[in-house]
Amino acid sequence: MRSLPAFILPALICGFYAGNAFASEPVPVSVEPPAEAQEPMDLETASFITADADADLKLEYEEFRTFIGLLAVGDHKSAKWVSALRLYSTAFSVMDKNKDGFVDPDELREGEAEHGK
Ligand SMILES: [Ca+2]
Ligand SMILES: [Ca+2]
Repeated sequence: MRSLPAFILPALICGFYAGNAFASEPVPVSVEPPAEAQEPMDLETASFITADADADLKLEYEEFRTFIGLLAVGDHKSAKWVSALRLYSTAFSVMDKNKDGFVDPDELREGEAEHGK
């Protein structure tokens, strides 16, 4: 399983500068980790598919929270920070580059490309 670039890092930075990083207690994550896949699938892909409840290949805000929760359960460091510090909305707005209210796979990849250097 490849390790993921810290594509959520800018969200963390924004959150800290916005002063809301320590606003509240962590939200309990009730989601389960991705099931063992029959074929190799990285954590991000598996989490995306699991989180995309209506299977439109886009994550709306609630689905995005699930997605982050799944990544956090899968020991994704940035996602664990976002989850622990409740930076979901900040992370969502950072990742939703075209501001259409959804985070799609292309935007996730762009985030990795920009911040994974
Ligand atoms: Ca969806
Ligand atoms: Ca978008």
